[in-house]
Amino acid sequence: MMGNVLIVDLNNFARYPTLAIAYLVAPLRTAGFHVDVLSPLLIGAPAATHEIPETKVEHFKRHINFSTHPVMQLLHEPLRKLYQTWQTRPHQPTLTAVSEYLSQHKPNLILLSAYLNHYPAVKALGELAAGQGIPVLLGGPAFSQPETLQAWVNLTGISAIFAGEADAVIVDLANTLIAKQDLKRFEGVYTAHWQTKVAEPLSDLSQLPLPDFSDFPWDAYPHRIIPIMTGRGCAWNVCTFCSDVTTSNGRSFRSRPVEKVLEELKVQSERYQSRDFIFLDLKLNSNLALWYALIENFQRCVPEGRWIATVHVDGQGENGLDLISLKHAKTAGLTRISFGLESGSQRLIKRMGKGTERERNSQFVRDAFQAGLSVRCSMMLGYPGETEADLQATKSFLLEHLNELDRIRPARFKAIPGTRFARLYEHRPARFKGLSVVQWDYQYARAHYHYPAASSSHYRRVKREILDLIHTINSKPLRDEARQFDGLM
Ligand code: B12
Repeated sequence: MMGNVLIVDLNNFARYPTLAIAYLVAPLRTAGFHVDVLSPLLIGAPAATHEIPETKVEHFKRHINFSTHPVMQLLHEPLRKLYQTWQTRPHQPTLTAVSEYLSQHKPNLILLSAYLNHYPAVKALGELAAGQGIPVLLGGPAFSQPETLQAWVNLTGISAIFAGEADAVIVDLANTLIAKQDLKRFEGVYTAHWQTKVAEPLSDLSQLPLPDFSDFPWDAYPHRIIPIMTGRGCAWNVCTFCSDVTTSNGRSFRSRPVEKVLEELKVQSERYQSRDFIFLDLKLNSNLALWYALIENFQRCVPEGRWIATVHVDGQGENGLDLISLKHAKTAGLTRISFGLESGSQRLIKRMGKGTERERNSQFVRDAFQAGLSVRCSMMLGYPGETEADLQATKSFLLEHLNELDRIRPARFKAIPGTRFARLYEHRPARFKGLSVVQWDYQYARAHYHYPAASSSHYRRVKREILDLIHTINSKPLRDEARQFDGLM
């Protein structure tokens, strides 16, 4: 049984093609399916930036978003809900395009890949498909928690949700759905009437096909940047707040064979006529042999190529991030490096389970800068237990590295179901003194919580100073060669 499959790429946020879609298209096409991909970019959705260029307005918006003034603490949840409603509204051109497509074609199956913020869009598309009697299979990174699956499984027109990585089973799943046969033999299938269990992570990544990006509107992207992943999951896997390691693809660390990765770099660069790569690995230095192999071979595979990546700065050793290795990486084309700083307070870093030291982070930033890399970090404000003293430590970290840090992406602490934080909190809430979770929201995998300690005027003053430093850093022009990669991660 083969047939016609429509894949709707709900990712209208990206400035480069969606890797998950390319991993699903490849095996389906090889098996003989006719596959069409509807990409929002093709139908007029803007190629939005992940990180918006810094302006005074952005700075002001950040002050509002991060405000912990007692009045704002009360207003935050209603305002966030309002913003969420606006932000998650279905992208009308995408709905129209699917509707038009269905008036001209009759696919045997629709595949939807969604983040949880796509709920309203998935609902609308499910209803559209139901009207035409076309089965819909839904999947995505956040469909890995049973409670979330339960919150989604009753949507009209969604035949089933697949919980897990579908690369190896997508062909079989599609054939079975099209033939209207029983899906019960598949691990990871959730329907309104029955479910199996979340599929185990793929154990052998050496069988992954070459991602097929041929359906993407390459000319519509501001720059041609090819996404690639050398492994899935994170070798550290301990940070309390991290939900990446709870996703379908992020659970447990697995690495791909070096020669497959190098071959992919070569072939994809030729195929899509670009020498710029973004490594989407959660931590590219999870497997040191692979990290060093990339440094050694990237230029051989992609002459004059450039790449950007995220790494984990480890407290137990240099973990591939010593000055010499970073210099070699720069020579190998590494242009921008990102890491999770989260906080400048040693005490808080420890509570978060980051597995690193403040001083190690400091040394890394200095070395990466000296090696000529554009250094970017993510950061968190409002982690449970954070005090004014912790914020002072963060402030002094930023001041120490004002010149070396190129971009900072701050986030409010998010309590996410399924994370280590959620487990620890449920087990013993007193461990997170001062924090109370009001409600877990499984549909969007988040929580509404109170953390009144963050409303003291001293705490807020230092937080404002930190936001000002972030504004100063983010307003800097980027190092020349890194500009192509601004706003991508
Ligand atoms: C790369 C990335 C991005 C890139 C996307 C680039 C691109 N074009 O692909 C950028 C930077 C643009 C981005 C943006 C955002 N992202 Co993002 N991103 C990621 C990241 C790091 C990797 C995703 C990836 O490529 N994985 C590799 C592929 C192979 O795995 P996969 O997507 O899970 O797909 C597999 C399975 O899920 C399954 N599957 C997927 N789809 C389907 C469909 C069907 C039918 C089936 C059967 C199976 C199936 O099979 C696939 C192959 O194995 C993840 C973290 C993570 N661990 O997943 C976060 C993550 C997906 N992002 C997330 C978020 C929240 C966002 C943003 C909203 C952040 C923000 N506030 O700006 C935006 C919004 C994007 C949007 N669509 O509107 C969340 C999603 C959580 C959620 N609640 O759904 C994640 C999980 C991070 C996190 N822990 O919070 N992101």
